Amino acid sequence: MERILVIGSSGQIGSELILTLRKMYGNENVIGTGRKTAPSQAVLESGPFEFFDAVNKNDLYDACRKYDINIIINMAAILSGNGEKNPMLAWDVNMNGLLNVLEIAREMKMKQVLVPSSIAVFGPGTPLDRAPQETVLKPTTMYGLTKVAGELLGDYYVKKYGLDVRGLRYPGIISHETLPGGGTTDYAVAVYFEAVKNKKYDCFVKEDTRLPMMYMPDCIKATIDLMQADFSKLKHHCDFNVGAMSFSVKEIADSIKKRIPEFEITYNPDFRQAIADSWPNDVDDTAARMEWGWKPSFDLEAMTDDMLNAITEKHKKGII
Ligand code: AKB
Repeated sequence: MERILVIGSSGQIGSELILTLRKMYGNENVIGTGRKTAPSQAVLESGPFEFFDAVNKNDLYDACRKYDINIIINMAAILSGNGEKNPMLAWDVNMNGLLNVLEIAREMKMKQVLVPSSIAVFGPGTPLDRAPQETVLKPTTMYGLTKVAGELLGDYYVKKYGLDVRGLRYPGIISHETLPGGGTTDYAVAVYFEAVKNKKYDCFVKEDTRLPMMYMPDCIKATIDLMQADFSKLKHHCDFNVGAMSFSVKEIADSIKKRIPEFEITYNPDFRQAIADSWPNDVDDTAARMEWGWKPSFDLEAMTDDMLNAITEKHKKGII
């Protein structure tokens, strides 16, 4: 029986992933955790939740023993933008938290660990078009650096200890339930909320900035598909490129304008422009497609329809 601990279940991906996992494995079998951010009502009301910091190994151990955990999903991370404001915190949360997860999973002989990575592993020297699975990984951010080290560390635990560790390089994730916090790709979420609320958005990267992106339903599907893949068929483990779509800010703005003609966008690039410029436009995800059958469903137009409908409903109800 699966007993899953979702670290970071108050975050953008964790808050939606945990609800899907609870439907699949039973509410009581999927335990949420958070460092500081309170969980959503839906997470709080549907199953167990504990507040602790995974950087504290004893607290993590206690939770794993209390709930008899055999799978850990480590969604906690300080993202690229916030990581540049506080690099030491990014190192602490992203590396020491991960090391605790891997060590406890090894000691408790757990079934599986999921350690997400990101397109932030790329940097100067990575081809900008269709970044290959195997390529130069020289990120310029502390977040990216911890993600490269995390991929290598996960692979090390697979080879050295036979622990089942898996991970995928998330692109920018777009969603309407929980806002992302402190990433470079956050503009691709904010633009939809501002379009509905204020009919205008001042973007912190230039209009021709093009990055790999994915809509949340595809992100949840990719995560669960990878978790369920046959371990013996995986040639890669912690570093799968996963692609879905790639568009410039102007293309998102045009897609919104088709539905909200009065929407206006302005550009005021800040320090995150350099981060965005160091990441590729899109990725080659052949390995994920071949090894575990990855296939995305949403393109930009389908996502824009869905995002604007959901956010408009929330706005009408006064939730945002
Ligand atoms: C960020 O922008 O830092 C994240 C990511 C791409 O991992 N959304």
